[in-house]
Amino acid sequence: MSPLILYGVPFSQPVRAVIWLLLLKRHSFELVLTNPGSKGANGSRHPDFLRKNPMGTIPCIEEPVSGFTLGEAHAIMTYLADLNEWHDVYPTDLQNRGRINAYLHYHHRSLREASTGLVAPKVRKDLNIPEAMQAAAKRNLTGAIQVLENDFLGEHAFLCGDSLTLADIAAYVEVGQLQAEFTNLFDFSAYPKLIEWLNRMKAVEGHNEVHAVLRELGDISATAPTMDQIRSANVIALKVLKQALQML
Ligand SMILES: N[C@@H](CCC(=O)N[C@@H](CS)C(=O)NCC(=O)O)C(=O)O
Repeated sequence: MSPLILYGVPFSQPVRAVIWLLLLKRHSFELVLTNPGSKGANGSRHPDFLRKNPMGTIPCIEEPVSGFTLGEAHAIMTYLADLNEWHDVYPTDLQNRGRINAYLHYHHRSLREASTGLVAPKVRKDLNIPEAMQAAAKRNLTGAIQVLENDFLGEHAFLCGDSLTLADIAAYVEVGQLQAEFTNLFDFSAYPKLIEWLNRMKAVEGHNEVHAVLRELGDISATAPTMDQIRSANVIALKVLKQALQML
C-alpha cells in the first residue's frame, strides 16, 4: 500500500515534529521535498500545493488512497494520533487531552517564537524580519521558557505529565533547536528543569534522525549559514531519514 505522503523539508520545525511522531510510531511515510514560501514547482505557494493546503505552509500530509490532505503540524499530529489510536502520546481522557491541546494552542505565540526571534533572522535574511518583531518574539519566547520551567515542568518529567505527549514533541522542535549542540542561539543555564527535560527528550526514539539536519548545520550563532549550506543539510538529513524509514 502507498505510504502516507508528507510535504516539507527537514529544516522546518513543524515538519520535524510530524516526522518525529511518525518515526516514533514506526509509521512509514514518503517525504516529498517542498520548499517553504516558494511559488515555483515543489513550492508551498505553488497553486498545486495550495489546493492541498490553502494556508501555503509546510507540513502538509496527503493520504494516497482517499486523497485527504491536511495542513498545520498540530492538526496533523492529533489527527494521526486519533486515526492510529496512539493514545500514549494523545490520551483520550478529556482532562489530559485538554491540557495537551492547551499547550498546542499556546505554542504558536510562545515557543514557536524561537524560530521567528532567533533562527529565522539568521537563516532567512531575505525575510527582513523587523527588529521590533524579533524583539517581541524573543520576549514571548523567554516568557514561555520561564512558564515551562516553573509550571509545565514544575512537578512533572514531561510537559503534560510523567510521560511523553504530542506537546513535548511540538515544544522540543522549537526550543531544542537552540541548544549549543545545534544552532547555539540560547543560554539555558538559568533553567535547570528545562535542561533535564531537553536531555530526557534526546533519549526519545527518532530524536537523532530528526535532528540530523541541525547537527549537520551546526553552530550558527556567530555566522549565518548560506542557502547552499541549508540546502545541503536538508539533503544529508533526507538520506538519514530514508535510512531510518527503511528500518521501519
Ligand atoms: N502553524 C503552522 C506553521 C507552519 C510554517 O510556518 N511553516 C513554514 C516553514 S517552517 C512555511 O511553510 N513557511 C512558508 C510560508 O509561510 O510561505 C504549522 O504549525 O504547521
